[in-house]
Amino acid sequence: MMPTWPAWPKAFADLYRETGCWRGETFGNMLRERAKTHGGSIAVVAGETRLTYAELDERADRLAAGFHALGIGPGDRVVLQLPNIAAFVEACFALFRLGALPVFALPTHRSSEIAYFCEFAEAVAYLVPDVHDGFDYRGLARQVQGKCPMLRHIIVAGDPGEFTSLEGLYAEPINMPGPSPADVAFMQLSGGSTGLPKLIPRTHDDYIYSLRTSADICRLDRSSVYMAALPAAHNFPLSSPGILGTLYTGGKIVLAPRPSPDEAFPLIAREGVTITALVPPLALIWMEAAEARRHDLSSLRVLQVGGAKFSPEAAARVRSVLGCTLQQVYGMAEGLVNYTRLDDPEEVIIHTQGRPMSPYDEIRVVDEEDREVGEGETGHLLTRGPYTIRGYYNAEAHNAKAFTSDGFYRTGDLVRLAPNGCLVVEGRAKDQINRGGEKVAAEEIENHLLAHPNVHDAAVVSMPDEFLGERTCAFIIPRGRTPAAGELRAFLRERGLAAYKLPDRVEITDRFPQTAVGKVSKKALRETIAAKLQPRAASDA
Ligand code: AMP
Ligand code: DBH
Repeated sequence: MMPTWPAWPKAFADLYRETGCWRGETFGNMLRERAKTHGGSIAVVAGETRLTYAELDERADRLAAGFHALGIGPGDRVVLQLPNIAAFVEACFALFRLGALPVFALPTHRSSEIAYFCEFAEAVAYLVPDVHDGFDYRGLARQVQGKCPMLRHIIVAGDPGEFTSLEGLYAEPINMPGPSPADVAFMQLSGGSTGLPKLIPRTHDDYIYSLRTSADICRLDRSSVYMAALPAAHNFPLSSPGILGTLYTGGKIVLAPRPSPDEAFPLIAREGVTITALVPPLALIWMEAAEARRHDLSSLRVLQVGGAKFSPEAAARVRSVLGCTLQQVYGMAEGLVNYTRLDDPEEVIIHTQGRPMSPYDEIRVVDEEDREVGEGETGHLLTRGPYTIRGYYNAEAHNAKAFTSDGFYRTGDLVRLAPNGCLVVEGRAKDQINRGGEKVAAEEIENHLLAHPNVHDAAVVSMPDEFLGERTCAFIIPRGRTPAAGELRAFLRERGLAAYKLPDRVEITDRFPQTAVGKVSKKALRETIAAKLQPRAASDA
């Protein structure tokens, strides 16, 4: 079967072109132009590596030639699992120029996730580092190779072992036609709420529009220094305005290997970082570290926080503790991104998750029957616009549920529209746990738990957590012997699941509460575990 990615209907595509949202740019040409106008400026700093725009441009060309020599061509999918190293940026632009599509995996993904991405996307290649954070990705690649015989190439940045060396691929640049602006440039991962993650196809046109607009809102220019502290492949540090938005404006990107203050603070001081992005738990850690120690963070003008709800109490402390403006960012890899504006009143910055970045973003807040709720009431957020997808990759049946018949994406978030036009995230309707910005689809974990011989049934829900906002709790009805929590976690790890998806807590029960129609009541389970945690929280205090 031919892969499908629902495009925008012609009338919308025409509108987005006529209004100048989509300007017919591609990533490959964007880098070429920056290299022409300011080739001598530093584009990328990563570890000891410093690349100018001219060098990045040339290395992308040489790597594209190397990929081409391996037989990787337009439309081919390549699962890319690289940490925050220069090779990430080079590989992205090399693939963009070829018209091959990176599928952005996260460094924490393991064989279960990676094998699924490779198979589902019918990837021809898988790109990994040798060792990162003490983990040997070549071992993971061996497991993936065993599960995915169609994978033609495993390419390693660093010591390749028995695989193909990324460094060895750089070759004499060749002429290639390159993709069209309306083509899909890459695939992002959805946080997911169903059994298996979905792939999000993003085009050059739509993504470049989103990062150009983001860069504008964040007032980026050639003097801006953006630090990627979150994993580069995630949509937030990649595009809001992130790595690509900074390169669009000709600024400098600094890739931090890890987001800890120990590593990030010295980099901020050394490179004069002006803007960076964090998830809420990291923002808390940074504030604590900044209060305790003296690092020169005076270059930092904007701290973006998003991915999960940032508490107003913490938000209120950012300016005094870190000496910069807080920007709340509420976005999704499917498209829509909301920002508080840099000159918004403090009240708005602290208490809202911002407003859509584009005047062409359409927002609806609706009830269970898709009817608009009253002014200021909480409802389901639906959205449509020039950079929000119209459907996931190869997921026709799911798309029929995840999008309305007129093309609005059902975000699964419960929001309220404040009188000033800003959104406040009030909760979530989708069956997902947001573990401090890391999204866990309950059904995916339940399916893995059900494979354990001593699990009769499983229901995974969120439980409140002061630090991460939420953690995961797995309710288990045992079969025969009662499995221990550690045993279940080991079982899931053994099955190749990313560590952030392992249940933080396991509760044994003999039955699940039910809703009126006889479904498992996750609401009741959430209440059960929250009530159980409460006395402990009180005695801890
Ligand atoms: P993903 O599907 O992984 O791209 O994650 C997008 C989801 O993260 C959104 O639909 C929200 O549920 C959540 N999210 C992102 N940013 C925020 C934020 N600032 N506040 C609350 N939730 C957020
Ligand atoms: O959580 C997200 O996916 C997210 C958060 C902030 C995002 O995709 C984004 C900004 O672009």
